Amino acid sequence: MSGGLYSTQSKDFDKTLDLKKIAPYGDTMNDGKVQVSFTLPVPAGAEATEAAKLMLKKMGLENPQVVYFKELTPGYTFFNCYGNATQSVDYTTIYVPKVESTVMDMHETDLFIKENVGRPLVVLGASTGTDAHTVGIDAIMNMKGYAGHYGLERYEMFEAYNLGSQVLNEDFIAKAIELKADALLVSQTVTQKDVHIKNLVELVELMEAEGLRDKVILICGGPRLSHELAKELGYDAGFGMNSYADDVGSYIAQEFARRQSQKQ
Ligand code: B12
Repeated sequence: MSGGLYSTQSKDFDKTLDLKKIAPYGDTMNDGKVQVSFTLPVPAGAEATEAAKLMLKKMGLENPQVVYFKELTPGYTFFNCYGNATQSVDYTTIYVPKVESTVMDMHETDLFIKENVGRPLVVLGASTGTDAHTVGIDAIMNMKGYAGHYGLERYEMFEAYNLGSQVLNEDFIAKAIELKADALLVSQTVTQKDVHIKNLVELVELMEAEGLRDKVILICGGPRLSHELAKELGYDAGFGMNSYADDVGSYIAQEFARRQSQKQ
């Protein structure tokens, strides 16, 4: 680890770090420096820049500075700004629910499934509803993997099917029944107007109606999803940005084994 909380420098040289009152770090501890970008629906010019600074002040930022602006299209100006946040956060009281499993690599997960389950697990993934983004689910499933992490298709003990994007919940369920899926992986990228919430909830309701919900491990993922939100929506687990096949593969293996041992 280098930098921030764990750096030797902050421990040995900077005595002003207070985890009960952390503030954004610019170039000195507690300076509160932040960068904010936004667009105002006015033409570029001195009045627009002043409006941007007033906006920053109203956001509670001191020392507001516009460091870049450009009229994107007539009547709309984009700004990059700096300012100093005046608030702080108590880091010591933060609790974030997370998926509880031990992350294993591909070989360890394959071995775990062989020893604890004894057969390959069927995993079905898709970007569902109207969502056309496939890169997220591909990152988790594709044979070649993503960022140095092999996808589930490469695992010996996962029988993985990636249905692609814009898969209707009804079709996803039909395929899950046909393939006798053990785990379903849903990817959602578009969150405008909470379309992901409606779509994710609809899947749970349809699965309940089919009597399927308790028979599979139901997982969702995407850049704006969290484990906490996933649980709220009726999923077993949720994975956000910077998650990889190792994380979800380990979870499926351990959760399946746990459920199997409970049945015995
Ligand atoms: C590439 C891209 C596209 C491509 C998609 C190509 C493809 N085949 O996927 C195209 C051009 C088609 C596209 C279209 C649109 N896009 Co687009 N797109 C992007 C972009 C630039 C990158 C997304 C991406 O590929 N990320 C890389 C992957 C690897 O990251 P990821 O998805 O987060 O996945 C990781 C994790 O989230 C997690 N994960 C993801 N899914 C799952 C699932 C499971 C089960 C698990 C365990 C984990 C997991 O693991 C992955 C690896 O770590 C983003 C902006 C950005 N920079 O992020 C916008 C963005 C996602 N798009 C956006 C929008 C609005 C659209 C459109 C609606 C635009 C339009 N008006 O037409 C359309 C979508 C239409 C539709 N019906 O869906 C918005 C979404 C805003 C929002 N929050 O709703 C973004 C954020 C751009 C923006 N800033 O406005 N887009």
